[in-house]
Amino acid sequence: MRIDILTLFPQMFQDPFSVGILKRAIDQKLIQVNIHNIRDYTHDKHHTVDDYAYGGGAGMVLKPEPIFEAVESVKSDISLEEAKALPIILLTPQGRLFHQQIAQELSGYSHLILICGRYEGVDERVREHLVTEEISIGDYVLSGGELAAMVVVEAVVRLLPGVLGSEASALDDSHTTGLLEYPQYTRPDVYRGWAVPDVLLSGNHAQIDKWRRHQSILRTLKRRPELLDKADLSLEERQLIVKLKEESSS
Ligand code: 6GU
Repeated sequence: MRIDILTLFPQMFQDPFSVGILKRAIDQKLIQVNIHNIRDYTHDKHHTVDDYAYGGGAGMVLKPEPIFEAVESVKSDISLEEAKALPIILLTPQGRLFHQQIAQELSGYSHLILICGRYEGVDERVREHLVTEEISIGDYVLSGGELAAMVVVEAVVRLLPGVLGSEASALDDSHTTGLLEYPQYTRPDVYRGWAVPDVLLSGNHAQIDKWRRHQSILRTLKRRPELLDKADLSLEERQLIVKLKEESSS
């Protein structure tokens, strides 16, 4: 997958892409990440990227020209056919709320463009005539889309084949199964008097799987009950949830 990121702060991307999973994916050539400074696509002496809002008001607005030209420069590398299918994503608090299903959807593309907006605003013509999709990572305010772009990249890249050590680890994740993950323990088996649940030391894998599934359901019910509506659950498990809800309300 090729990922082109348009930003006013290219330095922000240096460290996150030079460690861990993202570094490994780049080293193994599973992804190619290009960071473009929007300022490099200006033509005036002062490299102006923003300007006052028509109609007045506080805050500057990102000008359309450098953003259009940066995207066109990326597109000039690829075929017309590839360019037509290419998602051009604006990171903005006004966008569609990002979640695992969107990450999965985006992981199916061979190329993405991410445009990091500034909180104050982007000229509306960028939205109307350039961008194909707008994404927000949550209902809170960030000064720019950079951290949001990193969140999207990290969530998408770890879904690509070969990126994680074992394919199974992504399948078990919270939000992939629709349930939160079960509690995990490692050595020592007793720490400060707190013991690891016996079942995990039993070596009985059927029992362990059953315990973990039960814990996932309990944890989801307690912390994120709304997730259970969409989770993939057996009839027995649905009945268990009804029972647990009755117990907690009585
Ligand atoms: Cl994508 N951008 C900004 N500026 N703020 C946000 C966001 C994005 N998602 C949540 N808050």
